[in-house]
Amino acid sequence: MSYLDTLKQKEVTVLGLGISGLGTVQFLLQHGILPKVVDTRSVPPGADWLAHNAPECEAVFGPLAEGALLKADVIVISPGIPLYDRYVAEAITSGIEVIGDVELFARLNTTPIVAVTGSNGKSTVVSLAHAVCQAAGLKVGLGGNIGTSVLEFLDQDLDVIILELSSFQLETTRSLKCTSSMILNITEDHMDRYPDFDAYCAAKKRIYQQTDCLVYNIHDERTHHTHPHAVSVGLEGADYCVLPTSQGDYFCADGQPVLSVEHLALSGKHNQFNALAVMALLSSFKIEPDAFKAAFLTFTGLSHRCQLVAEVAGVKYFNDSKATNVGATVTALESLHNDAQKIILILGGDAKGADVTPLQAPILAHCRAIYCFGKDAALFSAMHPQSNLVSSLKDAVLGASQLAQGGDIVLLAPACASIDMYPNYMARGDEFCKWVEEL
Ligand code: UMA
Ligand code: ADP
Repeated sequence: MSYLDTLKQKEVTVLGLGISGLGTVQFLLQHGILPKVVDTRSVPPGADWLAHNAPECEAVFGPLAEGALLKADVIVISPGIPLYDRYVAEAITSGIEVIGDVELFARLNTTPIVAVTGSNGKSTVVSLAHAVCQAAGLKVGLGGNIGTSVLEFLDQDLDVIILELSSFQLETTRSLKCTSSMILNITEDHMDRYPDFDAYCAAKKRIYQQTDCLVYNIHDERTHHTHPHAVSVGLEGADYCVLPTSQGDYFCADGQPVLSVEHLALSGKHNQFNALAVMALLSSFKIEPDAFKAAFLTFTGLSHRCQLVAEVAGVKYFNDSKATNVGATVTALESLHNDAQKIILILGGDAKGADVTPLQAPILAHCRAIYCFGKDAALFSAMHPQSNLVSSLKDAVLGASQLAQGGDIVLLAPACASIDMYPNYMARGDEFCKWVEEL
């Protein structure tokens, strides 16, 4: 009996009706399973779809009543809800199985998987890997934390599926078999969800549970793990690294030059690392160097990641709104600065309980001034002698533009989530671009 047949005989509750919850409901309905849908929001994102397309589904929206989840046999939980949530914990204690949509997918999937997690660079790496697979003529799917439900791939004929997985998704995943998987790096993030940093690292390490090839960052010990087929990535001294040749720097595999670094359109050392990660992750697929070259040349990066917005009066404005944690902002400062240029950094928002002190040294070393805004602005405001507390992004952009000298960089890299002031990081980045365009 297939797992789907087993599920047909069970009471399935989908908890959370966002992107992953809606994807789960749609998949279950397509396969003849009628789930109950629960969401603590009074109007969750998928409410409209459900009302119009599946009114036969029992839906309970709004604050949970006592015992609301206890009638289920299986709960498919959204990644945004922690397992320690009171009602979820109660369900687990009473023996109800709680899984995520990725776990449900993993139990049914037969297509090769390449999976990527990490604190920073996930979306860039999976998107570049997707572009390489396309250039190689493979039928490839791309999904997960990047914004689509993974379950949609189960009904598609694909050669490979590239998954971006968050620590939230990995918490509830145990059956995922990967051809290759990687933790890119681990720095503090989501400390408002985890009891400590070790718990966050442990969630990420679950990506290595069943992988044929384990890819790790040689310079980040927290990504290391014993495995018979472990492959290291790093700018120097790794299986996949950058080496000088008579024709300039090359991306190399096991000491052999594969492709000139000049073929990578993305800028910054962190993106050279990301390119090496893609090469290592796809090593089992025997893709020709020409396909890597074609994709590396044409992939110019995702919006809101260290993106040059405009140059006004000799000052360059960069939008790195996706720098939603301290590690990403440190990377942006280190990759954008040079001795001739000073950075005016705009940061702040919801710091998610992070230790922000790793920002102190790079801010002092590379910034002419900082502008701090949002809920946790005060955490950063003592980090530079030229520090300005402002109440809006508009004031930050205007202030920075007046202070900047020719050749400077104005950088939005907030080190924080945007949810205290914006629906998401895209809205924050778009607003930054708008104010820059009005200068
Ligand atoms: N929520 C409630 N009550 C509920 C259900 C959810 O209040 O009953 C809240 C959650 O606390 C959360 C928000 O609603 O703040 C969204 O949660 P969700 O689980 O419904 O989210 P989805 O729309 O299903 O999106 C999820 C991922 N969201 C999270 O992990 C918070 C998306 O990653 C992912 O793209 C999508 O599944 C498809 O896989 C977003 C994200 O912010 C981009 N991820 C974090 C990150 O990248 O740092 C991990
Ligand atoms: P994620 O999906 O993990 O959030 P993104 O590719 O969206 O990763 O990038 C998020 C932020 O991290 C951006 O600010 C980007 O410039 C930065 N970044 C990208 N790659 C790396 C890397 N390898 N190491 C550190 N920071 C990175």
